[in-house]
Formats: sequence, structure tokens, C-alpha cells
Amino acid sequence: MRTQVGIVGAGPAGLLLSHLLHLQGISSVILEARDRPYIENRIRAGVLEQGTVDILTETGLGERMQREGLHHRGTSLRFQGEIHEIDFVELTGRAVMVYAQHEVVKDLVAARLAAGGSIVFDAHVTGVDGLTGDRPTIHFEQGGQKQTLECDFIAGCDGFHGPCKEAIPAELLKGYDRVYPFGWLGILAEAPPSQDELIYANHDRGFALYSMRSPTITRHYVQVTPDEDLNQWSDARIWDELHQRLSVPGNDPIIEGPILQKSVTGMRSFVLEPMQYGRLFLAGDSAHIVPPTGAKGMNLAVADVRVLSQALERHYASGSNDMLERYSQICLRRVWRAQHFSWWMTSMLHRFGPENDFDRHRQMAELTSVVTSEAGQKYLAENYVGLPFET
Ligand code: RFL
Ligand code: PHB
Repeated sequence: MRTQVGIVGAGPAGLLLSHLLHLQGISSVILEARDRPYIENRIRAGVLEQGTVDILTETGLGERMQREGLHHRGTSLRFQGEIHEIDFVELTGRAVMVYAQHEVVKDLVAARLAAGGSIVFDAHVTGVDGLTGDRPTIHFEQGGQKQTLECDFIAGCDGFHGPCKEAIPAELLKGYDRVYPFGWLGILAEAPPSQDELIYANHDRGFALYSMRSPTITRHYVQVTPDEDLNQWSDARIWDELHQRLSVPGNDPIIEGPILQKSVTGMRSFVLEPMQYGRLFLAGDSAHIVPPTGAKGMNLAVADVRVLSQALERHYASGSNDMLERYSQICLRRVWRAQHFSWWMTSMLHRFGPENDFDRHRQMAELTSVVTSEAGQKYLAENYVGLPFET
């Protein structure tokens, strides 16, 4: 098998890259370890930055998103029994869209297949080589058969645990890592949202997030230990904790309903530099992870492949590699700013274990500074709706 760009992974990064390349007349093949129902039902992110919405819309993927997605013009912070609204539209002229990552994945898969695109499911990539020559190769196994895909370039869109980054000589790589002493227990519930916006709560019992997916489905999270045993969390205990952490006097946003799914995710910040080696380019979670508090993970994956598709387009159109050579440098500027924002939101909103009274008062003072200052609110809003793309 041979193609121009071999893509490992059919998450948002790999699928969108393939779609953007197709629009430029560049061929690609996506190799995905899982099957189609699995990737189309994997519950993950929910908040799309304005720039992500714009790319999907401008490239013909916006129809269902615009119809079914929920436009959110702001968000709300709750602490010390009070509600503080942050109005993104008023502060920045921009907004966000609540539309589940797996719905974006479904739209992308449908668009690729309708255009005759090639997504090979159940194809487990075992390694990549030839990265410093002009015929890099992807090795994979499908149905017990070993196969290869030869390409001009390889895009490692294979997530945090994927194999592509292993092919970069260790002495050229530097990883930056921070693991947080907590995780999120997330639930998806069949219950209508009572609110129009997401709520981020810093409560004495720990962080909680009120989110949603549709007019009939809500999504909530509570801060727990990173290795929390889900068996210790009956539905009643989860609801009780959500009521306690998210209510303020006179307003309990929680409407209970059947819990459809629950899971625990540990939280970390991670950046791998550089994001390229020879003809291999890493994009999305394969190169960086953020804690979900800033809702940045999927949006960063989209921003990476936007740059990569432009750089590849330039290569094929004019033979110029200047943008490909600067791929990592261009992406990392945005990555580090999103890292800072995600770390900041995480630090401001979670309990960090045995804090002393000073730490707790300092955290409340920081939240108060943000919500009582227009500059503070604007800083949060600008980053949450997404920084402008570099041109
Ligand atoms: P993905 O989605 O992990 O896709 C990688 C794909 O590669 C495949 N793969 C392989 N294929 C072939 N051979 C192999 N050897 C392979 N190894 C792996 C995998 O099967 C998979 O299909 O990475 P991508 O495309 O970079 O996308 C990144 C996003 O998925 C991720 O950043 C977000 O989900 C993070 N995230 C959020 N991001 C947001 O922008 N907004 C949010 O509101 C948000 N909330 C979240 C989140 C992540 C969460 N979890 C579960 C960590 C909330 C949570 C709880
Ligand atoms: C979600 O709805 O899953 C969600 C929303 C906002 C976040 C993280 C996750 O910051």
C-alpha cells in the first residue's frame, strides 16, 4: 500500500487532517487500531472553541453541529456560596459550542467515507521507520496479517499511548510532565440541563463541573483521587456529592436521572518537544496532554492539524519545506499557552490535599480577583474561547 500522507489514529486529529488534506487534493490513508463503533461512541470532550467551530463549518462539516450543538455565550464560576457569570460574548465577541467529541468524530468519518477516503479500522500500528529518508513506512497488523504502508510523510495522530513518538531518538526528545494529585469522576446522565451554561465550582469538598451534551443529556464531574475505585461510588453517592458541591443557597442546578456511563480519569499536563522528526509529525494528544479543566485538548489537536495541513499543502504546491520545518515551533507556541491556561484553571479550582489555611484563602482571593475585575474576566474568557490562530 502507498499514499502521500500516512496517518496513524482516527481521533479528531487524524480524521480532520485527512479531511483538510483531501480538500487540497492530497491523498492520505488513516490506520486505526479500534473499530468504527468504538471510536464513534468514545465519550470524551464536549467544548469546541470558536476557531474549531469555524474550521469545521468552513470545510463543510458544520451542518449537524450547527443544528444540534449548544451555543454557549459564557460560563459560570461558583465558590463560597456565590454565582459569578463570565460573559464571553460581551468580553471577547466570541463564544463556544457544546457538541460532543464523538459527534465530531462521527461527522468526520461520514465525510471521509462519502468522499471515498480510506480509513482502515482494526489496523494496529506496531512501528514506523525510514523517517529520515524520503520513503517513510508504517508497519501494522490487521486480522493477524503484517502489512506496510509507504508514504511521503507520516502524521502521528495516535494519542498519548500511541507508538509513533517511540520512533524518535530519545536523545532528541524532551518531555515536560506534571501529574496532579487528583482525577475526575465523570458521569453521563439522562436528565435535562437546568442551566444554559457550564458551571465550574470550587467547593470545600473539592472541584465539581456541571456540563451537558444535549437538551436531554447532562455530563458532570467531581474531583476524586486519581486511582479512585468506582465501586465505592453508588449513583446515590455521586448525586449527593454533585448536589453538595454545585448548589448555592437558593440554586441547586442538579436534576437527577439514570446514569448512562461513569468513569475516572487521572489528570496530567505533558508536552513533548520537538513535535517532529524527519518526515514524522506528531499532532494532538500524541505530543501533548492538558488537564480537562480548560477544555483545551481536542481544540489543540485541531489547531495542530490546521498548521500541518497548511505546511503539507505548501510542500506539494511549491516544493517549499519552510513551514514543515517550523511545524513544531509554530504549534508549541499555542500548546504552551494552552498548557498555562489549563494549569491555571486547574490550580485555581481544585483542592490540593492537605492545604493550609493560607493556601485556601489565597485560592479564594485569586477567584475573587478574576470575577471582580474586568481584566481578570477577560483573561479567562479570551483563553477559554480560544486564542486567534497564527497566520
Ligand atoms: P485521540 O482522540 O486519543 O485519538 C488517537 C487515536 O489513535 C488510535 N491509536 C492507534 N491506532 C493505530 N495503531 C496504534 N498503535 C494506535 N494507538 C492509538 C486510538 O485508538 C485513537 O483512536 O487523540 P487526538 O486525535 O489527538 O484527540 C485528542 C482528544 O481526544 C483529547 O485531547 C480530548 O478528548 C481531551 N478532552 C477535552 N478536550 C477539549 O478540547 N474539550 C473538552 O471539553 C475536553 N474534555 C477531554 C475532556 C478528555 C477527557 N478524558 C477522557 C481524558 C474530558 C475528559 C474527561
Ligand atoms: C465536558 O462537557 O465533558 C467538559 C466540559 C468542560 C471541560 C471539560 C469537560 O472543561
